[in-house]
Amino acid sequence: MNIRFYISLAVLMGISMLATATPSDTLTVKVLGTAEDARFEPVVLQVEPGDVIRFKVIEGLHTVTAYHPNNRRPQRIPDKATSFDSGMLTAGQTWYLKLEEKGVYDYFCLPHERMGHAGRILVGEVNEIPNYPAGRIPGSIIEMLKHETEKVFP
Ligand SMILES: [Cu+2]
Repeated sequence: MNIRFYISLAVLMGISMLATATPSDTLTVKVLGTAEDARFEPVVLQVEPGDVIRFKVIEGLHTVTAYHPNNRRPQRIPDKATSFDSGMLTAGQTWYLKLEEKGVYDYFCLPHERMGHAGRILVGEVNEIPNYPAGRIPGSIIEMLKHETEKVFP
């Protein structure tokens, strides 16, 4: 092993330490807006299996609802994953979601789905976005999720 190896190892360790330094910040999704401006921030979030995600409602009335037949939508979460639905959340409320299965989870907000209020969580290392069914989900949402994912993982 040469000195170059040790330097790159040190750099890698430094990066991973930075990445774990602020777990509470990286696992929060803010829920914002009241109508056309309704949105999740960030739209696309990457976490590790078993991480807990905190949805913090800043304004408006929203839900955090999995694209899953249990919620009368096509399934856009991993096969082994459990469907979720926060129910109605109001400003100031916080809702927690723990995801154990690796893969891609698409979710939406019931009151604002038609206005494009949706998000995506990547759990673990995701090399490819699955070709999930779209059904009657607004095309604008499918496009928005694709676009936002490409922004984060070009
Ligand atoms: Cu909403």
